Amino acid sequence: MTALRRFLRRRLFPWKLAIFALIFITFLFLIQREVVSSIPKEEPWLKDIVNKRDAVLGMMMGAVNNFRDSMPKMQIKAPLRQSGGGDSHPCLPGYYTAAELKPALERPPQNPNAPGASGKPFHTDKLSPAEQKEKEKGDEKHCFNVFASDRISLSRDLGPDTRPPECIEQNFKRCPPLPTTSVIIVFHNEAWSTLLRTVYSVLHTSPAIFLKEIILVDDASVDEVLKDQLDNYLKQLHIVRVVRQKERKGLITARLLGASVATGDVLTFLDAHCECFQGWLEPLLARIAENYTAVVSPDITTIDLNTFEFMKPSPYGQNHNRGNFDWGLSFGWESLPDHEKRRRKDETYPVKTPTFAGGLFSISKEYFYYIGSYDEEMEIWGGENIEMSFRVWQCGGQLEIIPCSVVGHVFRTKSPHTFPKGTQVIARNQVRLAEVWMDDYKEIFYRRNQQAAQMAKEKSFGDVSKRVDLRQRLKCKSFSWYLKNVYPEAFMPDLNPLHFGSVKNLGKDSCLDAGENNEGGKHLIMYPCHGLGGNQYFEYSTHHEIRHNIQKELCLHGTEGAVKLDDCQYKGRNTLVGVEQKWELRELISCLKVHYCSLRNSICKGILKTMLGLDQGITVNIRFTMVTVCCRCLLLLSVLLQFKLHYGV
Ligand SMILES: *[C@@H]1O[C@H](CO)[C@@H](O)[C@H](O)[C@H]1NC(C)=O
Ligand SMILES: [Mn+2]
Repeated sequence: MTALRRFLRRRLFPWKLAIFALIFITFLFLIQREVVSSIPKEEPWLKDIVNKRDAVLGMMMGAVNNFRDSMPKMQIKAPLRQSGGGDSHPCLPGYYTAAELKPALERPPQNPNAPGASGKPFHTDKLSPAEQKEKEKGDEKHCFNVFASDRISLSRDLGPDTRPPECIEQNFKRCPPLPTTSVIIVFHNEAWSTLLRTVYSVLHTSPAIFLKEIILVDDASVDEVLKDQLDNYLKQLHIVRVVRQKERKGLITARLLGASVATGDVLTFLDAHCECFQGWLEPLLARIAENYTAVVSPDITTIDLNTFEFMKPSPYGQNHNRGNFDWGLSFGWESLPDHEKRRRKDETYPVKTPTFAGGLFSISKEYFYYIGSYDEEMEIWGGENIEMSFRVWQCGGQLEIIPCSVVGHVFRTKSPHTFPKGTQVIARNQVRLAEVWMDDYKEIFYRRNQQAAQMAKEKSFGDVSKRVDLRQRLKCKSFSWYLKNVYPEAFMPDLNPLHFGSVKNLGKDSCLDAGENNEGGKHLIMYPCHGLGGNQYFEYSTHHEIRHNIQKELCLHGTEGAVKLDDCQYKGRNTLVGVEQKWELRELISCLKVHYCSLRNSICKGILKTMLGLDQGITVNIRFTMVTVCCRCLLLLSVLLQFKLHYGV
């Protein structure tokens, strides 16, 4: 009795509780077996006991289910859509007619011989010295040919509709009606002609019934023309207005400011040097009307930065690209995998994309806020598109490119703007997104970016608790779910390579080094060890390759002659490592050997000689400087922690 009292007085530590629960369950299990086996026919007085046993079992199962409920959900529900407005404006059956889709502003007749007419190139090769001077000044300020842009009509047409026939013939149902949109254009010291051509292009191509307004957001421009003169000019264009951010805070806060004053159902973000092709808006809005969790981008085509030629869409469809990312968290484009090509029956089908460029897209305003708009503490620019891509997919939305919607953009080769805080800002934004969305996969990024790793270690990336809360509130899926379901083609480096670090030669006290600008194909060099990663970062993969993979996936490649870095043979799914790239690591013995060398010391030394420039007579010791993390311990700890949180003990 006293023992029991003492036991009850003691605090119940989680592990004790766990052991206790385990013994209890075993006990119940034994009782149950006994009851079942010893009583072939149930007698009335036993019913009571059986019922009680069932009740206790029920309680236990309840507790177990409860515990499971405390784990992150792997299934999410779509948010409930409010049917607001639908009933008060009953819509007509059938499809919108051309008359109903009249643009917000009719394009005035264009001179077909004017510079850049019909989207044609405008060449500025033969200029007078004065013109040449003006051109150079413009080039320097904006990093594109403003001289040409200034001479092209602000309302220039882009010629006949050259999209595939199914795009041109696509009709849009009146019921439910397509949503209205606010077009939000952020600018910072933009050239007058490109900014206004963007505005006119939207007005000339967007049906008036869908275009609620155009909101220009000035991210603290200093150019005088972009102030009062712009305000005055825009008075004639009634649905265009400017809101201004006094301090240069960057794209993210500027977009949030634009969104906060927008009155349309859908937010459409554009850059300040775009031109919209005919019929660009309806397919975007139609897809959102169909499923408001779709975040859709137009097919972005190039406006040449030198001639302002508009690359028109092809009637035969194109080889589309989709967005991806590398493990340095940079955005890139890639062609569609076969299964995605097969899924699309014609050009009206959206292209699913793992990430998006993030400059030009439409999103339901309600969904934009539901899904967490932007990380407000990200600064200036960089990483926000990757953050939004992961977030949309992981939290139940979908990211798509709509090929029937074509918008041109002037792609520059360098940025004309200064970054108030340098590239530090981009790394900081990336760390924020990695911390919130990438789970353990963030380590793959950190291993490749020492600046980011340092920030993560020092926790100098600001507070992300609001974003972590958002992820929990929306019951978003894990990053591994994203990789498996959204981007299974992603190249997967080892989450936990067997070893990583540098390869140090004990004889020479120097390290194996990829050398400068080694993008594969070049030999390695020996260089004094610096311990910063970079060119001296190597990892020994679970596939037994020695990988150098900061920007590209390169592998140590052994051939008869010298050892070099080359593209890795193993590229994920359905590929294999060739023997040339398979290495056996022997700690503290005299040789790294190529697998097919079959331990022949002479060949081995020969390779080392060419590789390291060493005399054959010298015995060398090569070993990996390694760091290991006891991940199993961490796993156990986290399970215990969950238990503790749930039961409050
Ligand atoms: C929207 O798409 C999601 C994801 O594919 C799907 O689960 C949901 O049912 C769709 N909603 C509608 C209204 O079609
Ligand atoms: Mn741009």
